[in-house]
Amino acid sequence: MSNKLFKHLETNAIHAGRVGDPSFGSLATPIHQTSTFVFDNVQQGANRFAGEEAGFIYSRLGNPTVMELEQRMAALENTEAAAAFASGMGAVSATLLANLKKGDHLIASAALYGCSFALINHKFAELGIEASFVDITDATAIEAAIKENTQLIFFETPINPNLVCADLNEISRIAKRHELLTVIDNTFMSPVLQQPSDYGVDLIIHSATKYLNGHGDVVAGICCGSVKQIENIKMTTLKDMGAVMSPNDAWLISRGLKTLSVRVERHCDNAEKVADYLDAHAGIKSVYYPGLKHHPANHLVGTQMKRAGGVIAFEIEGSFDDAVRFMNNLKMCHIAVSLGDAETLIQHPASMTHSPYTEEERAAAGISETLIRISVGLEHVEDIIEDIEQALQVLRVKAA
Ligand code: LCS
Repeated sequence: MSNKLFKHLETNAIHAGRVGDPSFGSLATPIHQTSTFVFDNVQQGANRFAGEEAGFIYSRLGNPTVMELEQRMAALENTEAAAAFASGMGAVSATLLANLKKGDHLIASAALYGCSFALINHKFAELGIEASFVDITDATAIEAAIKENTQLIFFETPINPNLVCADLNEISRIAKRHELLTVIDNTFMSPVLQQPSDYGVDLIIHSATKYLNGHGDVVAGICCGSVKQIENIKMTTLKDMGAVMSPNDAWLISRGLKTLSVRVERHCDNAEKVADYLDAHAGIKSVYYPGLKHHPANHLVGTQMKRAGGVIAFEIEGSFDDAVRFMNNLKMCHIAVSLGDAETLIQHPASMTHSPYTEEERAAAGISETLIRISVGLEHVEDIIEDIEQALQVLRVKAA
């Protein structure tokens, strides 16, 4: 059962799962900045530990401010429950490890956020958890990778950093046929643009650091799914490995969610214009943005994904040094990793977010060495384009 309260996501992003303030009636839910909760007596403490009485015990096991965010996110992703984590990687590692053990096999997209790839390719291998990395757009390759001990499929769409998109219908169909769990990282879309539960995806992860919070001042993660799945994660990898979200961070993210839909729509408006500008520019070699007609997943925009999101990848004409010079020439756009913030952020995946890959692994994953990734912010789009234009102009002046 979903805890969704209203028909529209915009309303749920503001009201769903509200804990509120029964003591004083404040509009904003208080930050329950406490490590522990006082029991009336020993029996009450014992009953809570035994699960015989509802109530909070200790903030690693649950906290009202964190619970509000979990309930709200479950409503937005149309799932029964959610678990909040100290980071997106906390969510990825805990969700995968709660569902995998030594001797198991998983199928993962070859292209993933760099640390998710490192976790699976390096740490899981050491733990005896085997992985096959596949082109997640290739149904035949996914089917061919399935083995007797395969437990789950883990992927992103659009993929960080190259904006390749997977077909959720297709992946879900394969997973259901082979009774595999599906785990998606929905960070690039946010629930405003893509709700994977509509396609039967089991577990939906976000780096809440990005669009959900939206203001570049928190590192956090979340996983949404069924009560059974979320309880399993909470009672194993969350409780015992302990990457829990702080009440203060949960409060900031719940505040961020209130403006999520308006922010995401503006990110899309701006990104569409920046993508068109880059696509038409003689100094730009290629642009990867699902909203462009020539993108292979353009047909998924308007169906699986409401709009194409705020992140664009591109390559400029010229050498790698030219690409570096272009980025160093920017005056307003910041050179920084992360995405989904009010500020436009630009970075070079091969040397930054995707440096955990070797050069060969990046080539196999379709992540080019000259790719530049831009997270289009909420500034006026003309100022963003003007900054890019002047940085490209400097290159041209130097070349002349
Ligand atoms: N999943 C995706 C798709 C991400 O982009 C990131 C971080 C994570 C998970 C991990 O989340 P975190 O632990 O950082 O909250 N992506 C970053 C990026 O592209 N630039 O800097 C971090």
